[in-house]
Amino acid sequence: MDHAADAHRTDLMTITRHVLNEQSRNPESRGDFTILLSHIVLGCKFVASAVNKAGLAQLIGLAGETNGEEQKKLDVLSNEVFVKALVGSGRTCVLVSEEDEEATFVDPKLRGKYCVCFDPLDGSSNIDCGVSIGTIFGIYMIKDKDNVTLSDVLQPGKDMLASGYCMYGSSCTLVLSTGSGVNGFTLDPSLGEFILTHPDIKIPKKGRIYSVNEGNAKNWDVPVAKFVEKCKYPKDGSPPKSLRYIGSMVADVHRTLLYGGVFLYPADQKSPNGKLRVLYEVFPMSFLMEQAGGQSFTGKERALDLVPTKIHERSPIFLGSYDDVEEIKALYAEQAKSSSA
Ligand code: FDP
Repeated sequence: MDHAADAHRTDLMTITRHVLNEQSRNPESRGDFTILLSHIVLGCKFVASAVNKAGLAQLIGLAGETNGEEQKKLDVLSNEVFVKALVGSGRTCVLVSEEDEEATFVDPKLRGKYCVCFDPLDGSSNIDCGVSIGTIFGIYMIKDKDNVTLSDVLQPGKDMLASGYCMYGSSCTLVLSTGSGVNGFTLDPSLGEFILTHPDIKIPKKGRIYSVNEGNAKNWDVPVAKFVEKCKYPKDGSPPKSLRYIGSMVADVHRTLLYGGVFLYPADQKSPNGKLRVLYEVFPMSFLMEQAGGQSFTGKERALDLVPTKIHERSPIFLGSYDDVEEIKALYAEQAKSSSA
């Protein structure tokens, strides 16, 4: 038996312990956020386990009949898991899920002070081929518990208290920011706990990767086309950037956060607002990027300054290393100048 390794394992920083430490710095903290987060973590563990079994389920018919019972699709199942966990936490008030057309207003008897916007299983078109997928979430505080309206979730991203994602990949990784940096935790299946494995993540100031669906290039606007051209044929003597695109936002953003570079899902002639959703894709990922020292831009403004008017609103997004996003901002500024001249 390796006693040295065992001794090492007695001082693990679990996600709950980490959040408790962070919250204890706030004298007004009553533990509500920690309870909310532990329910999100529970949802992630449940989905991680369901995703692991998905390949096998596929062999016996994913949405078909098994043992006389209808087997639920993973995204539907994940949504149910998160809605139940969040309502059951007793700490939420309004929920917005990618899977539900309307927002869920929690029964007044079970209400708490937090709003959670989430995509229970993002990148779901990748499930059947085993590519990494994930859950994304953003957390707000409500203004008045007795008078909760949709406006409590239609807040600018900069008012978010916390955001994160959980990636179901070769390992299960939960990346979280509560507004003081970004930390990554990996699920240790033998303990059933998320352990701090990536403390204080900082995105490189400039990266060597760009990530975009180039199949949409014919519909791009001039700044996006120019930026991608610069990535391939840099004129300043720097090496060309590599293209990496998984087509699963959590996986593409995770790589961007760790290796640097830029992830873009721009507007184009066919989709003037891009594809990605403000409340549960653009905002949470932008919050993490800024907390890691990067930037996030919509083509017009800082992404976190956007004020959504609808819960499923979309926005173009450019996020990643500070200097790379700065280049995109300069190209949009140049275009604005030339069209106003
Ligand atoms: P998916 O359609 O598989 O659910 O918004 C969802 C999303 O995946 C993101 O995870 C991903 O970044 C993007 O769409 C991929 O879109 P394209 O297939 O248009 O590139």
